[in-house]
Amino acid sequence: VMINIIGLGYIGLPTALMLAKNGVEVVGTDVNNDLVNSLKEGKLTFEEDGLEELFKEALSNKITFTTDYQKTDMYILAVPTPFTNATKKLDPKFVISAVNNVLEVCEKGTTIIIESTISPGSVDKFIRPEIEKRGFVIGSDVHLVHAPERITPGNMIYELEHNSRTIGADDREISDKVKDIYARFCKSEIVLTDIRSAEMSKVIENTYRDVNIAFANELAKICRTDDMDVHEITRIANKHPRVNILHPGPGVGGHCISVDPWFLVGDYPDLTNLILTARKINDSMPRHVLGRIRDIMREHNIKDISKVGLYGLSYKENVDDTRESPTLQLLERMDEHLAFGVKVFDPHVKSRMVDHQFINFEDFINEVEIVVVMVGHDHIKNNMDLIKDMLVLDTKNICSIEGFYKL
Ligand code: SAJ
Repeated sequence: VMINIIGLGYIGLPTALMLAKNGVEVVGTDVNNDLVNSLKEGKLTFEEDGLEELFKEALSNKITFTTDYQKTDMYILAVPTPFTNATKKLDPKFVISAVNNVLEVCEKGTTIIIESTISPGSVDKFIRPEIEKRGFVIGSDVHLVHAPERITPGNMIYELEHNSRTIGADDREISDKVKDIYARFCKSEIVLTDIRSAEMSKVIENTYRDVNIAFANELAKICRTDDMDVHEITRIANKHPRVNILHPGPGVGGHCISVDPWFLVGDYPDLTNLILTARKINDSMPRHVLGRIRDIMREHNIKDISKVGLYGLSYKENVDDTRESPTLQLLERMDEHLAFGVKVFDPHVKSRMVDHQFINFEDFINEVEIVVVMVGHDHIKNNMDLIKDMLVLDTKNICSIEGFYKL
């Protein structure tokens, strides 16, 4: 079988390489010509532990990269599903255009596997009508599958092989066929279900996490009010066999946890009080961090906001993805408060994204008096000695240095 993977981003590329490594003939397709050329030259387009190694293993098998769609009987769509903040809705335009492009070239009876996260009901609402209005019969001319990914950036390769996988399909014969494909690299349970359940289970996984992070964040605010140590208190509470409180932080970033809950709020507005409140709590954390920065400035009589440096621009540790990052949210809040000039550094973010962004760590810390640790990169854990004598607000609780400020 030859599989054409459409979309070579954070999900499509590791999936394409993993399939090729396991003997599947793969054609990787992306609309971005530069990205395709970079892959053709053997250059990866983002950093991820183990991806270089996987790339080499894949290249020793049959894998090619192109901007064209291929004629075959199986496609995996891993294209972006952008989320418009205004409507809190998912825009399925890239999935729809990919499906249309597949229908131009595919063989009769082809299987289209959608891996992109799509809001519950999207296949019924957007994809099926698009296919049927072109005269294709779903279930014979073309088969639909939704196989959402669960891999987490920073640990993708391991999780591709060890996370359970969900295959949502209309009929058993197709889900068995697709299960065999994923079983080539997935060593964990592969669960077969219908498409709508696959859409819904994916979204509630991330929503579950957002609600639980919000609980930890609310505890941080409560403890702050009475100068208690939320980390010590939750460490103790987590000794309970059925308690597992997550970590408070400076906000919830990323293109997943901060987005997927809105699909449920949007579709079930009268039933999602808890989910909506959790989103609001998490989105309030950058403002909480700003309050803590002001506490420290007041305490040390520092008037100049440009003496504050934010360490970390990505949305979480050891990744270069800055989508919805808490630091970007915090910078927006600061602009609202006319607090310009704050400095930024992230060892993983090479391109200049914001004003006053430093590329060199030492230059960065020499220019500031307060370092706000917004992301728990290994880099800062390995460079603690360079900041140990500074004023530090450790929002991720990764530094165990006496006197460092916490959330
Ligand atoms: N965060 C906290 N406190 C915590 C855990 C996370 O503040 O205790 C923050 C992180 O700093 C980050 C954000 O939440 O800003 C999201 O990070 P994350 O570690 O929760 O996960 P993601 O967004 O990298 O990946 C999630 C994962 N989903 C779940 O853990 C249920 C991953 O398995 C999914 O594949 C991914 O979303 C996705 O693509 O949907």
